[in-house]
Amino acid sequence: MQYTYQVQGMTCGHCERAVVHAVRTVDDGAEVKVDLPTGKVVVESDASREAIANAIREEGYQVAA
Ligand SMILES: [Cu+2]
Repeated sequence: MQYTYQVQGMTCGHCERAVVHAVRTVDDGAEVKVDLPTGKVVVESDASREAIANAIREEGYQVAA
């Protein structure tokens, strides 16, 4: 599946790595693309959309429903 999330609060490369790491705790084979200026995160994964969103939230970032 490919999911697109709107994530708030990512400001730098550290945030980007934190989000990628959070997604990979759910699925270590996930493809993750982060666009910092827009906060758009595109994930290619077999995990559920909600499980990935929750992992990003637990990292401290807001994910639009
Ligand atoms: Cu940052």
